[in-house]
Amino acid sequence: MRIVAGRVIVSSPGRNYVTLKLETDEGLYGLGDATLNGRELAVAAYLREHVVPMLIGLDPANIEDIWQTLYRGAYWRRGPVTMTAIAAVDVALWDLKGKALGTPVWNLLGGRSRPGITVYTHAHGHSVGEAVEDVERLVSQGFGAVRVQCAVPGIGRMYGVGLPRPSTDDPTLPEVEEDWSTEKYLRFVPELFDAVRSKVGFDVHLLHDAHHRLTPIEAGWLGRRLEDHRLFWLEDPVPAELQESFRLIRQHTTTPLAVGEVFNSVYDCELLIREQLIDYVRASVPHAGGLTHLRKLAALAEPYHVRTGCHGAADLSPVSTAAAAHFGVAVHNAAIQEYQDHPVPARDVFDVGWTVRDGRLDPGDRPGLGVDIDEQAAERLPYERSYLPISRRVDGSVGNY
Ligand code: EZ4
Ligand code: CO
Repeated sequence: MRIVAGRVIVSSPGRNYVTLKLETDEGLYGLGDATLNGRELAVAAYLREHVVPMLIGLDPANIEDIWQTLYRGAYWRRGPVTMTAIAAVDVALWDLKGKALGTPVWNLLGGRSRPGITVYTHAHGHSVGEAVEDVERLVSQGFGAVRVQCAVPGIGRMYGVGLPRPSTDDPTLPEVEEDWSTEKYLRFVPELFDAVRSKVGFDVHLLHDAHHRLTPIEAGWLGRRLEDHRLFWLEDPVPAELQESFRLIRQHTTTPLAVGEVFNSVYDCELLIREQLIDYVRASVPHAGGLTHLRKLAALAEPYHVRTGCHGAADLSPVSTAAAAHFGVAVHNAAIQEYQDHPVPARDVFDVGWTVRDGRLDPGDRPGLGVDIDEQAAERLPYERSYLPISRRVDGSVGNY
């Protein structure tokens, strides 16, 4: 079998998704997600202009060799754009291999370690009462793990509380701005979890995302203050560009720590893993080099008692949810998977074989990834320019989004 074409499909069924379709001379094709939120066309161009021409004529069976060719052959290593493009190719090749052999990808990865991977989903509110109600709603739907975010009194527009995403076709419009006050946030979050725990008890896993906003010592304080609430994890307390910074957080709290949705290779977390500075690594299939690379990252993490809790917000396409499902049921140290419903119109573009039931994501038994794309439906929903918000602190300076 030979690769004869690689088509990059950019579509916006409620938000932008970039999908790579690798076609072969035998009529089989494979799909990979190439979506990098807010920078979608950079990956699309990297694929179209630089990667796809290198793939034409290659045997899609040789996944490892193609991965190494794209990684080492480019000379310029790592980086989110490059690694997302490589991931899209890699996942499309696993999909193809499964289809060629008539077996699901989980079977190629060593079979099932579990029937489905536990997922956590997102609760949010504009008040503590609303947040508590949202958690109760999701628990009643069968979710056993819920991330809780809530608007903080005194902070205007902020991350994670369900405000509409910025989206515009007019490139002259500024990006949406959000506000940030660490002081107000740190005063409020313990109150939030006091209220949620007292209402929902300890039978549901609760998670929280600090979204890179704290310093290590602030994170240590928050983790310690939340210890009795037994969070499943505190996510992204600080950005992990400086991996050593987690030593300081670890000295101060036993609240489990998760980081890494922006990681794109094992080199982003090698110290975090070796020194056991985190409990969960959040690197994902589409942003960390595909199934081929994420499996190696998980293999490094396994002897250090670090497990995966992969990023899976709705900006990762339904193709990535499929990849996460296959990875999650096959890989033994996969602990949990983030899951957020995709926008409703995405159902018209993507046909999926995975299901979420009783709080678990099951990849199903279709050959390959078990997902398909309706290209005509995708074409009817063209790309819309969109950015992630910019976060400004009370003194007016730019903070971490
Ligand atoms: O901000 O997916 O845990 N989930 C998250 C997400 C990320 C977005 C970035 O594209 O932090 O909401
Ligand atoms: Co996050």
